[in-house]
Amino acid sequence: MNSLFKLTPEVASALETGSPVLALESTIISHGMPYPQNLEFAMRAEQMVRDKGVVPATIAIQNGKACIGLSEIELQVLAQNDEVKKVATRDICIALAEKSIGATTVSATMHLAHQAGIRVFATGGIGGVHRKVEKSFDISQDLRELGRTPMVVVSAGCKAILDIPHTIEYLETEGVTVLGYQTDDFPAFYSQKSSSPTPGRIESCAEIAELYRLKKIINQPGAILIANPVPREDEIPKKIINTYIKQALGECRAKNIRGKKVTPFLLGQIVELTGGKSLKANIALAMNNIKLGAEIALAIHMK
Ligand code: PSU
Ligand code: MN
Repeated sequence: MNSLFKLTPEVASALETGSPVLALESTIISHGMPYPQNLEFAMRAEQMVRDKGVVPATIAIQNGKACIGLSEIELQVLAQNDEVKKVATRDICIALAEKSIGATTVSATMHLAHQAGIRVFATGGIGGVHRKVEKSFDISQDLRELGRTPMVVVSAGCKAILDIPHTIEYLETEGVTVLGYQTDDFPAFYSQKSSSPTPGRIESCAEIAELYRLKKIINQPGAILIANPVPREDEIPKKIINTYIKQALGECRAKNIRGKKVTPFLLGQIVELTGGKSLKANIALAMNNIKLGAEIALAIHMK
């Protein structure tokens, strides 16, 4: 590994011995959730992964290094410091050069995790095609990274604040292998169903591990995206969340918020409008994805 990477001893030894490792992103901590719930979530997520016998590698940028695995103090900084930058793939080199503290999005986390030799990554929801794309042309880099980086990525579909049918179409254009986990309906982040069908469906971690093995042998680029619905007891019904989403989108337009600020703004507004209910759902679905991610990492390890 080149000197721009800094691995924790736990991650370094797991990668050396070929033990299962699960990558986790840090933008969800710094820009996706408020403090202190974000820190509690990050610590609880790492612990759950360890309890399953998998090494967690939360990824971020600090002091000119791509950090693969973070200490508790580093997690605290990401959770509390307002100066933390949101770093997508195109911003990685800038954050390294500036030696700024950068929280990695899905795209940047995938890029760095793959470079480090990690095969599985779990997050809350991927970025995608924004609503009213014909006006904004706002399409997340996450979709392009998913199209070129061969990892297994677990997410609860894509955020309901996005245009889900267009996001599914764009995933096809990028050649991403998209599979609903035990569902035919593409999940809508806060709710189990979006009413858009998933391009494919899969039932077990063993089958995911087999697909990953085959994809690797034929050297097919791009990710296997596992769309894992939020647990039923934690979901917010589509009708209810949609009214809040519309309100948040209206506010976003009125304030003329654009670019990389859009997603964090909308998530924050929805937390406020739902009186914290969306945060609870967000944490539950992310934990559920991380659990599945750890199980997939173990299944790939068994192959
Ligand atoms: N999912 C969440 N919270 C988040 C994000 C996803 O529950 O904060 C972040 C991810 O890091 C994702 C990013 O990669 O939002 C997408 O941002 P954009 O739409 O600017 O590409
Ligand atoms: Mn964008």
